Amino acid sequence: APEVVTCGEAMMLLLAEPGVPLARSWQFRRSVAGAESNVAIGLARLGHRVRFIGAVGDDPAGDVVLQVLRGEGVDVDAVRVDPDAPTGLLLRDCHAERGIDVQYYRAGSAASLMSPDRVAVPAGTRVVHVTGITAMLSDSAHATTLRLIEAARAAGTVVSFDPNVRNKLGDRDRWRAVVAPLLARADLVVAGSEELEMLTGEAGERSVNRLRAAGVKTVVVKHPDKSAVLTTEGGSWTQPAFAVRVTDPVGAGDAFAAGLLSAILRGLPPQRTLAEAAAVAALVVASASDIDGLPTAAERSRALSRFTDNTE
Ligand code: KDG
Repeated sequence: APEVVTCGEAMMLLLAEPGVPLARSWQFRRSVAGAESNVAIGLARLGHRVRFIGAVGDDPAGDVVLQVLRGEGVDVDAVRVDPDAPTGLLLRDCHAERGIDVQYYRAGSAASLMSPDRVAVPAGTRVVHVTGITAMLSDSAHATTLRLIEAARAAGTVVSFDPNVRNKLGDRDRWRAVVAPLLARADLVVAGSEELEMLTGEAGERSVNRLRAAGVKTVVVKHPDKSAVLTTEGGSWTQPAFAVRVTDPVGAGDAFAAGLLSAILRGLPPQRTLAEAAAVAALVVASASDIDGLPTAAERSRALSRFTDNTE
């Protein structure tokens, strides 16, 4: 059985040359993007057994997605190949300093048409990780996310949730209507402080207290200064970000989630859990694509000792 099941839209990513705006880039690097598949790849690289649920079209972009996921050792048996809809595509540029231009070509994609009927949580699965992105893609993708959460809860599997607010996928009211109710269905929420404020209507510690009162056992908040705070029954722990040169911040949140879940699966204490999450995130922002910088377990250990030596 997998240790972790994730579900979402994995897309082919075409990434412009570093520093060059989309309309002026001649060359595009091909990769794979999608918040949940990024987490799946991150966990697989760290040595965990992961299943990814989703859908791609019967087209070259779908082949790319499947090849990359398979190559990373992610179980794609539950990925549907839809003969009638295309694979989602994402075009973006890469800048360390100014805003990143992200273009989605995913309306009507195979993944947006995913339906709840294939959703299952194999016995023994320890964590189900989902994000708000999938819930925002379409009614059926929302229903799929809900079904997966409910199946996990019924099986006693930990539900991990990252809202992953993307303004291009809907306005504030829609995010609140669709995604806010999902937060309270999770055991673990990992989110940016601004996302939590937008979704709960409460700022700072009050948003955390609100979620904990609703039954979320562990809340991990990522702050604008890149520090993270984990709050759970036993108390609160804080971790500053490790200082690295940022090449491309996209994918940092997914890397953080993968690092966090890996530490939780291994039963590590809260401070070490946060440190591992921060280390995995730091390694990803140093490289351009969402996934190239994701470390193996050995790379994570080396990075952690390097980072902690530097800060002491
Ligand atoms: O977290 C990185 C994602 O934003 C990226 O891979 C694409 O899933 C994606 C999205 O919807 O923005």
